[in-house]
Amino acid sequence: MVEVYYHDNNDTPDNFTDAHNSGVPVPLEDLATIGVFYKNITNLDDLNKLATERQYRNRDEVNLNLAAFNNDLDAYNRKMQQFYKEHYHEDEEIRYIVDGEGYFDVRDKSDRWIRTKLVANDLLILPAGIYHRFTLTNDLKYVKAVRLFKDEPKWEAINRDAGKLSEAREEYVKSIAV
Ligand code: KMT
Ligand code: NI
Repeated sequence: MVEVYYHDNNDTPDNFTDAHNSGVPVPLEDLATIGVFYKNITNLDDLNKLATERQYRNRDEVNLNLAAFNNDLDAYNRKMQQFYKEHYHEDEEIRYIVDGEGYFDVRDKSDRWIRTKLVANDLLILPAGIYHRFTLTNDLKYVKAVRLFKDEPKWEAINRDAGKLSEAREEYVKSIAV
């Protein structure tokens, strides 16, 4: 079952897969106010139903651990750095954890990091335009996830430090304004 809390912001390039739990929990209702939705889905039928309801027509599976890079530590580390770099996508994205575990960090309205720890059967819907990042847990360093797309997989990650805004980002900012 998912765990959600404020990140302690004490991460460095060497320890970002640690839990970084500040001790301050975040209720799922707070996630909903920034357009992030959590569901526990225990079987493929329910996943398929959700995909149909929300008109997701495509999916793929991602296996992430050192073995997936043929034990090439440099290649693995490059991918880990890439996923941990703050970015957004121009489409809503669903992540469903099949096995292993991982952290999705999302920005709250005050730009603070909220960390979600997802394990098997956890599903997270991230709206288009939300700044986020991903990493594996130190304990397992492994995740197997299904990624769901509305149409063609649209994978461009728009990094925050690139400073590129877009309609998706602007719409998102409007959607969470109070
Ligand atoms: C993302 O959007 O950053 C990702 O999809 C990370 C990998 S999914 C387990
Ligand atoms: Ni992403």
